Amino acid sequence: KKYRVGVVGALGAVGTEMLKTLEQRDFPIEKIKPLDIPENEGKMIVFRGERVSVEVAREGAFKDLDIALFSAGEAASLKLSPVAAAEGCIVIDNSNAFRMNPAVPLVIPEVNPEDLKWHKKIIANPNCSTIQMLVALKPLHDHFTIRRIVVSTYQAVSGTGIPGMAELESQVRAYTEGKPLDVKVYPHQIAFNAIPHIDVFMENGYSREEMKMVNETHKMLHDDSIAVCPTAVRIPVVRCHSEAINIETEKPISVEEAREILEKAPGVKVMDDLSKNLYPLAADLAGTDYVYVGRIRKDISVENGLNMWVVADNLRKGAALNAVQIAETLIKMNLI
Ligand code: 11C
Repeated sequence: KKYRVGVVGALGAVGTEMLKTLEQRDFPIEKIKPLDIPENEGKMIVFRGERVSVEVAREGAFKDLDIALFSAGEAASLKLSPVAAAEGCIVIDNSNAFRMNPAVPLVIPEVNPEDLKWHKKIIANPNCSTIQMLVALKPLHDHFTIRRIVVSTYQAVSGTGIPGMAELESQVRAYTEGKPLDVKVYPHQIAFNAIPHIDVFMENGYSREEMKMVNETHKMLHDDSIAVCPTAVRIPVVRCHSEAINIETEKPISVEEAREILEKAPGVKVMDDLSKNLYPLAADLAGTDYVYVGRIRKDISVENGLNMWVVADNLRKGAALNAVQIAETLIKMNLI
């Protein structure tokens, strides 16, 4: 069977990657429909060698679709996802709009595919920093039972879409030319800087990005008692988020066992050889589909603890790829 697939936000950073991912993975497509804001109506994309015209994402646009992948921001999702679902289309939504809605499954196929069984047409795609953390941690959780996670992120500017990438580039150029930097997208200069501020700050002093990592972890691992302590930082990298992750486990955990488990884990590649200075690097991994784990070492400050360095492409596994894998899993599980 082939499916009629829409991509909402088709011209954005994630939307573009969604179209590319559908193409590369040979997703069974009868028809592709790129949707975007009215200003982009009529612009052309190329899909599998054919030019396709962008249409406006609005009521009525979903009637001839089976699946819609949304990545057009929270406001558009809140407005149009229920419309699309009512028009008979399954929505896989990449925004924050429905992630913590108890009636909406939040899914990483390697972590909690069984939650797809109770979908009611809208499925939420998690935040990129949570996705790569849990793909690496779920297999360890299954064996050793994680009690606490302390994580610091080093996040790429493409998390803020095309404007974030453009701002870094323009600031680097201005800096090297000795000109004043234009600061618009982030609260401070991002070139040659590290900003401990992603998304808005909440009342508890954490940023919303940090609280997404706490809340989404609890929802997908079905356990609110796991302690999660995040610090999210934006750094001047274009693509791939990196994370320094520390876990404390209930059962004793060794580096050897953890490495063996991670080497067999779905979606994970271990890249860890200190004799060759080998560990995952954002600069090498743009455009890749795995979650890469390196610097696996014992936490020497507690009894049962482990540290690791985890890198993944935030636009691929952190967004577009995970959304496409949700669609593939729905097909495999006969849920569409
Ligand atoms: C960032 N994680 O890197 C964000 C981007 O909730 O889907 C994705 C925001 C979201 O800035």
